[in-house]
Amino acid sequence: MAKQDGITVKKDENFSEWYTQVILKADLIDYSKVSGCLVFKPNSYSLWEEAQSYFDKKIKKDGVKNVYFPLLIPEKLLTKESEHIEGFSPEVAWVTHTGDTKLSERLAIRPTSETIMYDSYSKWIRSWKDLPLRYNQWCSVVRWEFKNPVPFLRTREFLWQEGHTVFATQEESKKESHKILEFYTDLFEKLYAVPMLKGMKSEKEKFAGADYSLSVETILPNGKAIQGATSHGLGQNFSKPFNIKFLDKNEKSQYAWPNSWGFSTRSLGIMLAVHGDEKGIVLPPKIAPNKIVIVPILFTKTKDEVLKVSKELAKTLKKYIPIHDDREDYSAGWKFNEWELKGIPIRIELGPKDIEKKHVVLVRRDTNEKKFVKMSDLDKEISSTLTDIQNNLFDKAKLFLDNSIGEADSISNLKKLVNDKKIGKVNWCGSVECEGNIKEKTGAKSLNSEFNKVGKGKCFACESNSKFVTYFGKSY
Ligand code: 87F
Repeated sequence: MAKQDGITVKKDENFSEWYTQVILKADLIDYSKVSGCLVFKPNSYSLWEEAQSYFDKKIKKDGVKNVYFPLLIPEKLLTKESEHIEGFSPEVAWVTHTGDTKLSERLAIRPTSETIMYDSYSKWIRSWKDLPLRYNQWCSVVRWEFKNPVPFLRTREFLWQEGHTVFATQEESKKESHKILEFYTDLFEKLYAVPMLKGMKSEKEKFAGADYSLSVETILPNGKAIQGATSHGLGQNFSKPFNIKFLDKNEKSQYAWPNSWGFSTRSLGIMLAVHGDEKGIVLPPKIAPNKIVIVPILFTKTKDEVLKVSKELAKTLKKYIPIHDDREDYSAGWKFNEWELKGIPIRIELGPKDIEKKHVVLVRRDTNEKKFVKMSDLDKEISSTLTDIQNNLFDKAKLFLDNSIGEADSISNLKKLVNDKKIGKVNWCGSVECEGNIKEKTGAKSLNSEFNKVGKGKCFACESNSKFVTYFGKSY
C-alpha cells in the first residue's frame, strides 16, 4: 500500500504552501500546460455545481432568467465604452487568426460581457413594458493576470455568473444592486460559512464603468483581504454609448439604468482557505456533496456480517449521500486520513463490537470529537451534528474576522495593523488622492465602506473631514 500523502506544513506557519498542498492532495484540481488555467476535477467541480445550484435557485426565484452569449467579442464592441476598458486592456486575450489568415477585426475572448450583452439589449428594449429586463449567464471568462497564479484565488480563466439587469429608473436599479449584495452575503455566510463585510467600494476601487460598486469582502488566514463578489450600479454609463433607450409611459425617450453583478470560482478558494486545517480541507455540510462517510472496520472473521450491516446503514442514510468505503485493500486508518483530507463532515465507523452493542462511532471533521451513537438515534444525531458543524465553522471564521479588525486613527497605526495581518477600520474622507497616499505608505487598499455610517471628525489620513467608515487591508 502506498504511503499516504499528508499535509507537511502548518497552515499558520506557511499559508501559501499549505494551501497548494491541501488543494492538490484533496484531489480538487490539476494544473494545465497553460499557466493560470486549472483543471477542475470532480472533487472541486462538484462544489461549484452546489454553489451554482444554490445561487441559481435564489435568483430564479427572484425573477432572473438565464441566457448564454457568445465567447468572442468584436474589438469595436469591446472598446465602445472606452472608460471601462482602459485599465483592463493589458489583460484582454485576443483571437487574431483563423488558420494562417488574419482576421479583419480582432475578437476578444470575453473578460466580462457588458458590451456584447448591451449591444443586444439596445435592440430588445423599446418600451417601459420591456423593463425590467433581468438576465444572468453562467460561463467562464479570461483575464490575462500577470501576478503569479493561485488555484481558484487568482486564475487566468475562471468560472462565474454575471448578472446583467436593466431598469427604467435609478431607484429600481439601486434597490436591486443592494438586494443582490444580500444574495451574495447569504451565499457566503449560509452556504460557505464565511462571514463577510458588506459595503460600498471607494471612488478609486470601484469598477470604472460604474456609478458605484458594492462588494462583500473577507480576510484569509494569511491576513490578506479578499473580495468575494460585487454588484454594480452602472448609471447611464453603458446605456448612452450602447443606446439602451426606452419610451416611458408618457412616450418620452429615456436612457435605461443597467446593473451588473458577479461571483466566481474564486469563492471556492476563499472557503477552502478559511476552513481547512492541518489534516486537509474542511467542507461546510451544506456544500459537501457527501455529508457522511461510512467506514466498516473489517476483520477476516467478521467481515461479511459487518459489510452487511454497513451496507444496510448506507441505504437507510441515503439522504446524506454517504460514501460507503468498503474497499478491502486499504486499512481503516488509511481511509480515515483520506476522508479527513477530503473534508467529509462526518465519519461513521462500524466494527463487529459496535454491531453487538447496536451503536456506531461518529466523528466530526471540524472538532475531531468522537462519540458513540445508538443506531436508533443515528439519523437524528447526524442531522443535528451537520447543523452544528455548519454553525461552528461560521462562528470560528467570524471570530477570526472580528479579531482581525482593528481601529486606526493615523496612517502609521494602519500600517502597524496591516503589518500585523489585520484589517484597519477608519474614519475616512474617501478621496482618490488620499487613497493613493495611503496605499503608498502602508500597502493597503480600501476594501469597502459600511452602509448607513458616516465617518466622524477628520479623515484618519489627511486634513479633510471624514465621510465614511471604511475598511483598509492588504489584498489579493
Ligand atoms: C478585465 C479585462 C477587461 C474587470 C476586466 O464585476 C474588462 C474587465 O470590465 C472588466 N476586469 N472588469 C470589470 C467587470 C465588471 C462586472 N462585470 C459583470 C463585474 C461583475 C460581473
